[in-house]
Amino acid sequence: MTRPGAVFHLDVGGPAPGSTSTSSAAASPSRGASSAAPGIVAGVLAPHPPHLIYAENPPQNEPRSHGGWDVLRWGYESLRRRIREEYRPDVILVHAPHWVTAVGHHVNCVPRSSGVSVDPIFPHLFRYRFDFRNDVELAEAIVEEGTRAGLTMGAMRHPGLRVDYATIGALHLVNPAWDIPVVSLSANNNPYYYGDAPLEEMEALGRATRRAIATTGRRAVLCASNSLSHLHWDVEPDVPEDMAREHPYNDHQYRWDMKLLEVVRSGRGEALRRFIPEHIEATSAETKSGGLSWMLSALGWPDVPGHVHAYGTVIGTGNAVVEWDVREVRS
Ligand code: 2X7
Ligand code: FE2
Repeated sequence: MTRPGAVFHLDVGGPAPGSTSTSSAAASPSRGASSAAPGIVAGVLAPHPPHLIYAENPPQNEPRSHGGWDVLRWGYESLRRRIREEYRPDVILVHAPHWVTAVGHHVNCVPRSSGVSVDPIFPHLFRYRFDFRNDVELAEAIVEEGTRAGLTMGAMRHPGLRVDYATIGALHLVNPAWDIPVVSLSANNNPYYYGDAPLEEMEALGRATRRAIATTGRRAVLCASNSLSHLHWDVEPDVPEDMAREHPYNDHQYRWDMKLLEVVRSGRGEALRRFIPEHIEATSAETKSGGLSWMLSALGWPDVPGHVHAYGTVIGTGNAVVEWDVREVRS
């Protein structure tokens, strides 16, 4: 399954792999190069279906395809340009629903993560060789701030962790060059064990994340790695990228996704905060694992319209690529 010579590591000029920096400038390689103001500059909804990466045929992924899901991928292309040209962050943070931790919210505190990420449901689509740098100082600050806020937190220090496909998928899709350090957080409120996701706790984690970013002086983009409506097919076409078979699971799921995106586009932060649980209840949305609430709470539930780069379905699930530019409203 592995291909020789297919490990990708880009030297982003930060601390040597294996070292733990104590200075924020050293831990944040691109900061020195940018005179841009620190703080959270943007939040994004960055769904991770492995199909999108399979369809793109990047060199890191072993399976080959002949495309598919083009509109969602074009949406990601325009988001990537915004991140590179407008936001120029020191760090990209991601909360992923498939890194499930039963006790506490875990943060990856390993200086460098590398290995092969395999989707357990779609191993024929996603076998991705990853090699990236984590911003350990910020990761540790989140653990500290979360603990101070009364949350159960864990600093994940096992270098052999096979990073899940929702973390890798979102990070690849927003920044396929992997040249910006990362902070990745687990999903503690396991939606597959508990009926109702405790979103208040995710909001507390969001506020703790915001404080940690302020203390460490980072310029950050936050990603909620989530699909929207989440009912899906259980039979795959012979050719997975056969787009004649791709459409919303049903009209109910589609309409509720559109209702959510209307609220997103209206720029009413508090209305969105109240609507997310309703949307989860109606569509079994993947946002029940809390990533979207974490991210928007870190942004302060801003009265800023979310810019929808794209919406499309993957095996019937709803997926939207959305950007919130909060440079004007952040404190
Ligand atoms: O994890 C996923 C997902 N969230 C949506 C669609 C297809 C596969 O995997
Ligand atoms: Fe998922």
